[in-house]
Amino acid sequence: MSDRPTSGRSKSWFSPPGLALRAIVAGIVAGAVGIAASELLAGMITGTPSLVVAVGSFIIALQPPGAKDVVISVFGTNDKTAVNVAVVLVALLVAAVAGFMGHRSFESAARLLIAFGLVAFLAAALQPLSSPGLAALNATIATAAGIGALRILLGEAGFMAPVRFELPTFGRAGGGLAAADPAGSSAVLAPSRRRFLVRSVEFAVGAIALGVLGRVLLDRQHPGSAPVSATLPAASDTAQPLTAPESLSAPGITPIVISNDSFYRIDTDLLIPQVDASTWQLKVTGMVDHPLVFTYQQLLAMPLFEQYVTLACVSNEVGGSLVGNALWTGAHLKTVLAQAGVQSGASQIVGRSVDGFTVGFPTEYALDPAREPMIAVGMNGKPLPAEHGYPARLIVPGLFGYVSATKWLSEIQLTTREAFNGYWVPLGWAKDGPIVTESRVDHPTGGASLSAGSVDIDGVAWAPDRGIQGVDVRIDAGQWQPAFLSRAISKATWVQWWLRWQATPGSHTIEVRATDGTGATQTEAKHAPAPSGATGFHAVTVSVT
Ligand SMILES: Nc1nc2c(c(=O)[nH]1)N[C@H]1C(S)=C(S)[C@@H](COP(=O)(O)O)O[C@H]1N2
Ligand SMILES: [Mo]
Repeated sequence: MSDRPTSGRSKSWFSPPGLALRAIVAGIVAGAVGIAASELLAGMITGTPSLVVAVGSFIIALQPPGAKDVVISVFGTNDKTAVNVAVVLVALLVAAVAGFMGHRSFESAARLLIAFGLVAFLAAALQPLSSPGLAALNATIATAAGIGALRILLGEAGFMAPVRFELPTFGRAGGGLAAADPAGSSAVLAPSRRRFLVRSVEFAVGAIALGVLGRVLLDRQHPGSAPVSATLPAASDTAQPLTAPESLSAPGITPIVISNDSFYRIDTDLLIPQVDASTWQLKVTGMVDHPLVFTYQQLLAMPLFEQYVTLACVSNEVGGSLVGNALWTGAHLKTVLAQAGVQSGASQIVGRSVDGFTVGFPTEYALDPAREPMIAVGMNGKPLPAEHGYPARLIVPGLFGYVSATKWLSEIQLTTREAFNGYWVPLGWAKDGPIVTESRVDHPTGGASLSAGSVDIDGVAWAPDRGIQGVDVRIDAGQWQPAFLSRAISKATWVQWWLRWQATPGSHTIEVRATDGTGATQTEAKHAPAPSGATGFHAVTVSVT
């Protein structure tokens, strides 16, 4: 290190720790340049995978069995941002290591970045919807951009000969900056703290701006809505319009039908899959006498029916919002299965998605005359929004989404129960996923301050497709009081419940419990969502003055 320029003011900067820091900064900035190049390319050229998304999806797919809580938190919409951020941070960490290595050997730094680029390429190429060619193009350009930036910055940092784009024909190869450098280096090609900092800031700001631009363009390629051209044919078998007793109005009560925009969204995708309905196909395969293939038009030409079904997520916490009720339009799954001719012994129906996601549920459950599983193409009278599975998804009344409600459905495969496990089963979730009986207090909300006197307590309760028989409410662990219920649309849907309470001053805890159509009351025993759905009573505490 003795050949490094030193001076009083830059002592720490040129001390070994200072040099290492400079190299690490160079690495991080170079990493940002590489990531930005990848995001920009993905945003500008449709079909080019974002390497950040690819690595994130790969990590989601790799969730080791037992990492249930991590998996649950990865589910939520906000946590998708967290996955992106985590991938970027890990990439920057690798780049920091590369930078540190570069302060001794640029070759080894470049090799590390190439290795990382290769990992990102493999992750991208493994994505079900990706084009390996575009994945390779993106990984190559991103890696080259990162290595190029690192080379320039290491040059500015004085570890290597600086890269000069303006050739020294004007006799000022070092540029004016070097001469004016407060660090006081006199050699023309000497490292300059200021030039290094200026270049680093330029690269970092440019990378952030272009990376964000790339991501904005990328998100625009993946809207949550259905394509504008999509239309939903009228169903031949329509649901009865809702009547007043089926849809109560009370302060803060959850509407009986959740709009498409407000409906919860859960899937493993960091970007909403965009399916071209004109080339999309739905295959019926496996243990059937006649394998079938439907185009979107053929599916729409089937007799369509409407039904309200409440869909719930196994990850929903007690009192959580990962549940909703909608009017679904679709073809009868039973009709499609009858056309295909299900062979005896085909004990499981597997749903496969264009995104690689899979579910599995018993054939017997789907064929039970008590329920109408469907291949849904419409949601609340509109074509399925892209984020809810356009062009088609499965809806199986009574089952949690993770074992049934395949969005962006591409294949229905008949097999045995033993032969296959759906996506979440090896990750520690139950193979059977009947929706657990649950009830929720929506009004008043926990922590609310109320005035003494008459207070409306209300919420929803669901047990698809056993139906809800009764809902009880208790205050401060007192006597259970039966609540008033909305008239159930069907056993497959939730009900609203309501009770008027004479609130007295003090802090009070409101609890709710539901009894399903079989007469079974939900258990008070608290259980986390994994592996079969959360249990326990929802309780909210309010203060009354
Ligand atoms: N292709 C695909 N379909 C999927 C999932 C997924 O990750 N990928 N998640 C399932 C889960 S866990 C649930 S709860 C429901 C949620 O459907 P929604 O997003 O329309 O509310 O979709 C199911 N279908
Ligand atoms: Mo779910």
